[in-house]
Amino acid sequence: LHVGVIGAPFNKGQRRMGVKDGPSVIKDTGFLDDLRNLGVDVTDFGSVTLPHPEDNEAGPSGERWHKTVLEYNRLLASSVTQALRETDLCLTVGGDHSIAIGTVNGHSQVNPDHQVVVLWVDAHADVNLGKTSPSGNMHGMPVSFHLRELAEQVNRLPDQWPKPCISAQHISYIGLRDLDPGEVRMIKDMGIQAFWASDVERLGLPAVLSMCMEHLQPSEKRPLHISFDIDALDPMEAPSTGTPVRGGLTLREGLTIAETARATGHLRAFDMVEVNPDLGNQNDANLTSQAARLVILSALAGYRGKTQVCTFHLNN
Ligand code: DIR
Ligand code: MN
Ligand code: MN
Ligand code: MN
Repeated sequence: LHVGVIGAPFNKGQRRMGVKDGPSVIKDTGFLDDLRNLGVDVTDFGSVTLPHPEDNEAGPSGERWHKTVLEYNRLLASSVTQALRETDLCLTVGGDHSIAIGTVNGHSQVNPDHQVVVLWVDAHADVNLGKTSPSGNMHGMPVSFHLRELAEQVNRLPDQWPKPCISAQHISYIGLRDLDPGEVRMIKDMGIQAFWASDVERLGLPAVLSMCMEHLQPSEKRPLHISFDIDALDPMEAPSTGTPVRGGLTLREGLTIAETARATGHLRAFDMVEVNPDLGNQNDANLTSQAARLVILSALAGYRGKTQVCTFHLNN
C-alpha cells in the first residue's frame, strides 16, 4: 500500500482557532514512522495553505468565511486529486471538518467513471445549508456541497465550484447524536442511511457496519471515502475537540470501523478532522491525538495494539 498524506491546517470553518494545530500534533505522535514500520509506503505531500491573506466575506445566507473556506478547499481538492494519481490512498489530516468539501471533491475528480461512496463518522451530520445552519459555521455544511439533491440550495463560488459529486444513496452516517432540526428533516427527506449512536448501541456495531457496506457497496468503481470527525468518539476518549457531545462511540468502536473499511480493499481516502489541542489540558490533548493516531493506523495498516489484524481474523 502506498499512502499519500496531506496536512490541512485550516480553522475558518468554525470559531476555535486551535484546530489549525491538529495536523502538527497528530504528526508529532510519530504515526508516519509507525506506518512505515508497519510496511506502508508513505509519501508526505506536506500542508496545503492559502497563498494570500484570508478574507472574512460571508456567504449569501450568512456562511461565515464563505469565500476563504471555498477557496481553501479548491486548493486542497487539487492536492487530493494529485496525491491519488500518485498513490493508492490519500490521508488528509485536518483542520476542521470544512476541509471535507475539498477532500471528497478532489477524490471524485480522480476518475470520472468512478462513483465515490462516503462513510461519515461523526456526532454531527454536517449537512446544513446556509439557511438551515444555526451557527453559520461551514464545518457544519460540507456534506450539503456534495449532494446532487441539494444542488439548487447551496451557495457556491461565482464559477459554481464545487460541483456536487454524490447522491443521497452514496453516503452513510455512523455516530450521530447532535443534529439541527433542518438536518434531521433533510436526511429523512433524502432517505440517507443514518446510524445514530443509539442505533450502534441497539443493533451493535457489526450489524451497523454490515448494513453500511451492503448499502455503499464499495468496489473498484465505487471507491470508499471515510470522513472521520474525532468527535464521533466519546469525549472521555477524545476530549480535545471543538464540539464534544457525550454518549459517543468508544475508541474500540472507532478502530473497528477503521478496520472494517480497510478490509473492503477499496478504501481510497481517509480524513481525520477536528482535533484541537488547545482545548482541555495536556493530558486531554495527548489522549485525543493518540486516539486519532490509532484510528489512522487501524484504517491504513490494520494495526491494533502491536498486532496487525489480518483479513482472516476480520472475516471469521
Ligand atoms: C452544528 C455543529 N450542527 C453546526 N456542527 C458540528 O454548527 O452546524 N460539526 N460541530 O462537526
Ligand atoms: Mn506507488
Ligand atoms: Mn464533522
Ligand atoms: Mn462533529
